[in-house]
Amino acid sequence: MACTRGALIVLEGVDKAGKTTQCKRLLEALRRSGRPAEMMRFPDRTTAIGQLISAYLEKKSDLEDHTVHLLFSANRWELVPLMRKKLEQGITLIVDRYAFSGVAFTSAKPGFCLDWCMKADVGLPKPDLVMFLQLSPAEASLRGQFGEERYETGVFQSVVQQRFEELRKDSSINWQVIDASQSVEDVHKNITTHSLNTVDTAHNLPLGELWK
Ligand code: FDM
Repeated sequence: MACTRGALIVLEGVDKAGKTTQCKRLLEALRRSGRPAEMMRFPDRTTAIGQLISAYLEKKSDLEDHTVHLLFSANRWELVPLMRKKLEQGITLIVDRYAFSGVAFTSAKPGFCLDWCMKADVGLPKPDLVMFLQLSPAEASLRGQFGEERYETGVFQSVVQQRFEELRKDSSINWQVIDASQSVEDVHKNITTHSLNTVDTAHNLPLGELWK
């Protein structure tokens, strides 16, 4: 029987790159083109695990670094059954951050290597497309101050940026780097083109397993 699944599309990037805005624009564009789509974001702060993560990010609680890394991963795993179900129903998922953020942010902390950080996410549904919204730290700072949450500092974000660069060397992932310094409209057009191609080819391909 022909496979008619939806595509798993991830947007990644450092703070202020415009991921959330672009996810919403892409969702509208896919729906307008007649392709069923839904948006998800990680961390999903609505679950019990997500609330632990949210309190940590808001600095209302402290968690040991390995522990919080595993919670971020558990927060993805707990949503896998739902993700699979939607993809099988032919719904394309547009995901704001995924395991790549998980690895880039934890491995930016002292004493963590990429390899250890990737382990907990091995076997997650593999994205058909990962778009990295590229923005230099200088351009990001022109877009205003960082917020109050944990990790929202220029120094930490530039280490995160380097970790993403290392992750992008992995040719088993369909990375597309998008120049996020362009106008919102131009970034949107670029993202939509990549996504439409992906949705139309993913229909006939089995869903892969991440980093396996
Ligand atoms: N973050 C996000 C992680 O450290 N690990 C993860 O696995 C994920 C998905 O949490 F600073 C970080 C990245 C960011 C914060 O912020 C979540 P937003 O504003 O909700 O995306």
